[in-house]
Amino acid sequence: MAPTKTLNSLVDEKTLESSFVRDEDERPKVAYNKFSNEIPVISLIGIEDVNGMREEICKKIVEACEEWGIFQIIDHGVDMKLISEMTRFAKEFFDLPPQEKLRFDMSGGKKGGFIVSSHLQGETVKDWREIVTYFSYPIGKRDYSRWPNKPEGWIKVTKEYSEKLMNLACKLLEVLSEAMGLEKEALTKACVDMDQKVVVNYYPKCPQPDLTLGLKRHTDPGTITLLVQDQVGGLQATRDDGNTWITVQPIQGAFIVNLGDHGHYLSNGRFKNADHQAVVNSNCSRLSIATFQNPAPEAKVYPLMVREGEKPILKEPISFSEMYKRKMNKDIEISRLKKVAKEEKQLQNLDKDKLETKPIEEILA
Ligand SMILES: O=C(O)CCC(=O)C(=O)O
Ligand SMILES: [Fe+2]
Repeated sequence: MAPTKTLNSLVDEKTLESSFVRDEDERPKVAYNKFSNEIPVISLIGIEDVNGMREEICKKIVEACEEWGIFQIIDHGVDMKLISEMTRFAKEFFDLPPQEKLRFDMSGGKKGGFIVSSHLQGETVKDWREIVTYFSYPIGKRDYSRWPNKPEGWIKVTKEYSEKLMNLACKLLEVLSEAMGLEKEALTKACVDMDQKVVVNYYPKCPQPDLTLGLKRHTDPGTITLLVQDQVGGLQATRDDGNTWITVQPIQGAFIVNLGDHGHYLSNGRFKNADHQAVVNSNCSRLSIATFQNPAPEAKVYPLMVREGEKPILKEPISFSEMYKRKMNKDIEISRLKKVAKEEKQLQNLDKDKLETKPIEEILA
């Protein structure tokens, strides 16, 4: 599929360009602003207080991971000013004219920058979003030439943001390690040298939001994701395989924490990998910033703790890069099979139409 350069010119169309139109079974089922309070909201005040609040807070986090694989945290210690600066710069970037954004075009496999929909190959329908991706950890591998230098000051703020979020993520991984009965550092150690990728998602207002998604249904591949969103709404989660969906209530300054596939495997399936998607709307644009904490590509993926009565959910240890490759191949295969089934159905309908328009004598002749 040819890359769509930017969404700027498509926003004011009356109808949605066909490359964004999803099959009916993938379209949104619940409104972007019909908020639910089912996802737990947890305050981290007192989390360092080993003889006080820590136990209670950890219990809530663990329960949320077991039930949903997704929860919101408030009082997390990351400066609100830093979050709002990061958000403001991001909005200003996406408001720039196409040629400015395309200076950082990451199509063709470049490590970071701007792109429409996603940089992944094999997608059959596009997501209604523009993104900027920063490969932010390991620090030694950063390529600042792929970090947008407009608006001025954004690079400095992103550096600080990525550092603060790395610390917060490690703190949460300590809680999960302890909950598994392991030493505090067990999960970060299992990541070897932790990778971090910051993805800024911009979802412009959409001419026909009911036909498309901002980001299709998925689980995050890594260990844990910290997501900040504006007040518009659009993040949805399901815990019954897509039958029912809830829209996560936006909370100013909160982080939404998602457990990813790596976290799921390491806990031997005890912690859920959150199944989620983003929907769009025709009233206004939306912004979210996802910070993915991933293991190093060579890190081994295998349960760190198999509890009594359980069997390991993986046959053998594999590397994270192999795990990721298998996930992508599976996604591509599912899309391909879906496409083939759709084409076959269209052909059958075509044959049926032909028969129906023929006079009966011709059909029987
Ligand atoms: O925009 C959102 O709310 C979801 C983003 C997300 O799931 C992702 O970037 O992986
Ligand atoms: Fe995600």
